[in-house]
Amino acid sequence: PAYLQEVADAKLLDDFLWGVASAAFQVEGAVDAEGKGPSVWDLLPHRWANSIADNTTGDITANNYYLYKQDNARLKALGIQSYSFSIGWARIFPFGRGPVNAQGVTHYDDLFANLMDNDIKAVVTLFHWDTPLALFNSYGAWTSEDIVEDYFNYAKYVITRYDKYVTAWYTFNEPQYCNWRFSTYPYGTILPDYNGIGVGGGLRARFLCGHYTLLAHATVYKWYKEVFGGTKPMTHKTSANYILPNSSSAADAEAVTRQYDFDIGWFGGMWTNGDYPASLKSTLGDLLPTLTADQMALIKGSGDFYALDGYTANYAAAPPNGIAACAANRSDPNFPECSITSPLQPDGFPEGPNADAGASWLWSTPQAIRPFLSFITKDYFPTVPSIVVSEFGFADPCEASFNSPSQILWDLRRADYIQSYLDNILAARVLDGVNVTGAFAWAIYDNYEWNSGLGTRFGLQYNNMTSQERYPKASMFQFLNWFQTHGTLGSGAANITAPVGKVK
Ligand code: GBH
Repeated sequence: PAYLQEVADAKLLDDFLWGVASAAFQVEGAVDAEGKGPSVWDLLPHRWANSIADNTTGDITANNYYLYKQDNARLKALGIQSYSFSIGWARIFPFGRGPVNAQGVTHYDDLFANLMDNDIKAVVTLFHWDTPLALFNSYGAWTSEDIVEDYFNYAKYVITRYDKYVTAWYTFNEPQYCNWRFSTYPYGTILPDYNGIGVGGGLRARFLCGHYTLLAHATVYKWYKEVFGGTKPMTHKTSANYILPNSSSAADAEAVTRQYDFDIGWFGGMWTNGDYPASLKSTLGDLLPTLTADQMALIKGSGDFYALDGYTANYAAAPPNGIAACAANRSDPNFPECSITSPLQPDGFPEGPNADAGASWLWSTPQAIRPFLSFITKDYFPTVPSIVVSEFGFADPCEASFNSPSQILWDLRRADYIQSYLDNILAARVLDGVNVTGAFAWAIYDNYEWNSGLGTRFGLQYNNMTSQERYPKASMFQFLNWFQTHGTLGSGAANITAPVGKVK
């Protein structure tokens, strides 16, 4: 059809920001090197039996702390324009606060300088889940308001030192997972009951840590713009997926709306009056901390663009006992969302029999990003000026059982996902008028996939975790080919076939 031809012929904006992404804990390794303090994620695989699917640790993972120069050389040679990565808080402040670790700072000095030497833009996340362990022992980390000031001090240090190298800042990765990815939940059974919220913390911990995370974000944003005088765009990254109602019933439509309020609305006060969504307030009651007028004013406007980590799509259904009954009962299994989500498989998409073997939450539904970009920027938050897909990616089910490059490099499902996803981003811009200004594929290469360990691979490059050799997969070439067609490759693209195995 003509509209497909229109997309096929279209170009991205000249300044479209694109590249590959990682996070400190998932790629750096060097877990206790050069003065780094422990983080919650260093501890977890060692101290909580069976918390990691394959019982691996992140102690070494892709060893990027030592191999960053060859990794950057490889990015340049592939023609990748930008690299989105995070800074390890406990490398800079080993105790989360207090003395600065000079060796950790030197490492990031060198990393930034090397990225600039390679003409790769740095897109930086200040915090991607690796909370300094000392902040638990001090005050229970994210369930205490003390974390706001410590995060602020850390952020000020990093921003002051590195702002000149950075193209865009993210304060937080996916704040809605604060209670189990960066706070009390994983430690419920092995760390004490901090702040009287009960072991593991439950819902109280979830909305307390969300509260302090949101305030920490807004505090840094305000300082960056008004005191530091920062000019780079700053926001936080939101994890959310497109949702369709499970049926045409009014109840399922309401389940969709409620799910969006929790996924998008909870941390979206920067696009509204700063407050939490009404559905959260009425459902959660005193489980949700109250925002004061001053805090709402701080949160309102605390973002320059919307950053979406959007991987897949879901259906939502109302619970069997109805939304009202669920919302009125804190022990209901579906409380507080009172929406039951399940993965969406679009009709006719060549996904095969079922969901991805390595990540049960993730189905290949790249078509969903097109309506989702419109939904967020036109329907849910009409005040959003522009949107970047800060992460998208796919764990190819075939890869879990392979461990040789000759098999694993043919990641055709991921390649198909990447191509279709990018086509749909472009369609959102060209056909729907969405101001989508960037896209980052997760991940730079295979790495430590949190509770799934080293066995679940999201990389556009294969990484052999023993030899630490990297190889671009078919999906990487698909990704680069797409940008060659619709955008501009980075300056080093001439050597596109060179970076196989070890780059000296
Ligand atoms: C991203 O989150 C993360 O930012 C990144 O670090 C990660 O490597 C990447 O996804 C790939 O997973 O365990 O079944 O209960 C995406 C949002 C939120 C998706 C947590 C998986 C866990 C589902 N993620 N969710 S499950």
